[in-house]
Amino acid sequence: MATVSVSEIIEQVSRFTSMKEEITRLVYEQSWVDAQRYIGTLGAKLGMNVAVDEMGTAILSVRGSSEEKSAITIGSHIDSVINAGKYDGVYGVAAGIVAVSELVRQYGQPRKNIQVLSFSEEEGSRFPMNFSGSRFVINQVPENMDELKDNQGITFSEAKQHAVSQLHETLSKGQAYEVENFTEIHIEQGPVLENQKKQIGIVTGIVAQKRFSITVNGQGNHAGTTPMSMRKDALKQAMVLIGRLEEIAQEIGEPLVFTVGEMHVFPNVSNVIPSQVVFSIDIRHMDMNVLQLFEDRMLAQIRQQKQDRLMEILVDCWLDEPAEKTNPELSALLDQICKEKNISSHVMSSGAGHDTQIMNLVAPTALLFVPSRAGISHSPLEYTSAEDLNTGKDVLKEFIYRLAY
Ligand code: HGY
Ligand code: MN
Ligand code: MN
Repeated sequence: MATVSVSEIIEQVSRFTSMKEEITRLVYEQSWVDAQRYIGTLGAKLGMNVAVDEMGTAILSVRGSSEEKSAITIGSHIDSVINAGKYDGVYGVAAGIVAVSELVRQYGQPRKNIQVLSFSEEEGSRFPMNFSGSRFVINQVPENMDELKDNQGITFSEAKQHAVSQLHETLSKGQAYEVENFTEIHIEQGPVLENQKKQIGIVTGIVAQKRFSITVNGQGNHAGTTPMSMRKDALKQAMVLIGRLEEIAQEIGEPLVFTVGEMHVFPNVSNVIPSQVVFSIDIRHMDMNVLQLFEDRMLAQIRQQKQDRLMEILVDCWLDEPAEKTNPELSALLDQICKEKNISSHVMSSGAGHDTQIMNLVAPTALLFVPSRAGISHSPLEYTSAEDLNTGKDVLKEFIYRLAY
């Protein structure tokens, strides 16, 4: 039977990218199709049953002897942000595949069904919606999903249809099993484990997060002939707003995080006063009330600016995800396994969002981290050593063994 290492899978998937000098694999792009096809083909080579659902999530499963309807479920995502690292999401899929295939090779058929889900999309880096793969598995996708458009005006349904139909040429159509419990292993994407010199993070909670798209509408005009007092400069008003929001975030204080990561200026020409600016806001905190406080102060600031400058400022909140707590019994089992294996561990919360928080809506979940060098992620500098990757896979493997055999 074929064998493969976690690092080999990560290296192979990292080659599927839409940009020459960097890793960018946005959902439903050709690089995404090639990566998901590789995952499905690999699962088949390793003797797993493989299917792809209508969102494009790959389901790699092993039937259990007990013939139950549900499955012990492991998963993460293979889509990426722009100019990404190679480990975010992909590590969880790779570790799940290797752990399960090693278990079957060592112990034969499990008692319970096991499935590894390579979710179609988690990041929200192409369309204004995230977690679409795991939301589909739990049957909770937003109504307007198919009409959502990316920055090129391509709809979610066009992109999905074009990509998933390619996967279904070689991989069979199918659905995930009902989820008995869900486990995700992921790089930490932060500095805590490295600073604490711990090998495994046992994650008890995932932050609440809200994401907005803010549109400032001004009046395009000549940069040279328009007096400053007569301008409706969309970019300047956006800057005033962002500067004030930064002060509000500092006044509320850590661990609130506030990010403006994306900005589009129209018409984006040096001698034209910008008529429109669209920018993103991402805020996170374990306490939803703190996010609400920030949002209330943001809306008050926007009302003030609209009055003062008679300009239109539109707010679209497209993500409003509450904080989630993982299952204490499953975390306790992870803790016990780390102690038995003499692996150092640290109980912590996650500042990053994960598919775990969606699966947590329907089933008990566990989330474990491995260290990120210098805490860097969503960057080509993202790195985790092969040793740490394998320690995580070994803990996950023992964890699945306890649950499924
Ligand atoms: O943005 C996040 O928290 C995750 O990496 N999707
Ligand atoms: Mn991720
Ligand atoms: Mn990410």
